[in-house]
Amino acid sequence: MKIESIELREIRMQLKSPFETSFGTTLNRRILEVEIIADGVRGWGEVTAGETPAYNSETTDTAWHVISDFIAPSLIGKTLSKASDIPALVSPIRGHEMAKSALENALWDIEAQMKGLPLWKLLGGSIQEIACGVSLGIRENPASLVKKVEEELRSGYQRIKLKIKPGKDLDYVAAVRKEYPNILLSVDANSAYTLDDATHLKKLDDFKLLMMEQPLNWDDIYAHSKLQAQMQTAICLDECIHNTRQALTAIELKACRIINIKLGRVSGHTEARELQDACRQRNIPVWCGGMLEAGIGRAHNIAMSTLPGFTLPGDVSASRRYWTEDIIEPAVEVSAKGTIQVPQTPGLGYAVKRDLIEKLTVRRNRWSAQQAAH
Ligand code: OSB
Ligand code: MG
Repeated sequence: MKIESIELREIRMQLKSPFETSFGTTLNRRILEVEIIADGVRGWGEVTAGETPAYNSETTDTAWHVISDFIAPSLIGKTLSKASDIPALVSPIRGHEMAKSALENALWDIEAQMKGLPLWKLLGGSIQEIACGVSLGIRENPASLVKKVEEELRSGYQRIKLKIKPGKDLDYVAAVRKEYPNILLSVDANSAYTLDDATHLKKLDDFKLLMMEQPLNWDDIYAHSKLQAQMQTAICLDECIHNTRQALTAIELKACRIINIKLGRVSGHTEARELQDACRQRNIPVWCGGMLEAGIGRAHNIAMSTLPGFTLPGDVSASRRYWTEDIIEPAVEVSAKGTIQVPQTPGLGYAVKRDLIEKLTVRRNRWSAQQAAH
């Protein structure tokens, strides 16, 4: 595959409603989309970074910088034998996993189309029906959260995850658990607590949660091992895990019993596939995390979720929960039993709405092999 052109663009999209986590509230998204042409075939990838460096260190603008000044110039005109050649090519660039992921994933889309395979099949996926959960933002009071949970359960979602932070935790979880004693329920703190809060966090053991996601520092695997040793509730790491090595460290230290894999956070499909396999061999369940993706990112998440290690419902939910109009068609739909049927057409399996993307674009950068050769 010869990389003939790379187009990077920023699109603006407004969420249907604000999403509040322990680190802040998001309404207006600034999303980067990457379109690559290799051997005449077009593929798409999405940067899943947030607008601020509050979840991890990447942002829309750091990804713009790193793709524009380093990744795209280093890849344009290159000939690869497969998409999984990308990690070695971008390894001189430290970190910036979400920036790297968008380009690697676009090449996976291209390779799948060239081989006439749905992307999930090329990755080695086997699950044909993805189990879906939802992630619910922090709300003004427990009663309104219970109402939201009811709505999502009525739509069929199989697992409910509640965002929590200090002062908005036990009351909220207790209210939902009281109303729904048997649902799969988990919480996500996005690094809002410290080990000094261990006594407080241990109270969550009363609620029979499926897991507690990333309670402590975003970069501290060791602290999570100290907390896990004191709690019954399984800890799931999100922010801490950028690659398979870190996952193996966390497993060895017993810092978690479950891992959330986000495709962008682990730099793309090649690393995600290796990570889920390493977890599967060690009986650590994994699931697909979400980053409020537009359709291209969502479609890549669906393909990844077909891999055999993904044994728990993910945060991959319907397009309509986020957007009035998504940038792919058909939009991602979730069945009444809370599943997504994987697409069967080659590549991503969803058509990209170029005209809509064009309308949403606020800036672009383009590289072509001809220009690079001059
Ligand atoms: O920690 O999983 C997280 C959104 C933005 C940043 C971090 C997280 C999230 C979510 C939303 O939980 C998941 C989604 O619905 O896309
Ligand atoms: Mg999380």
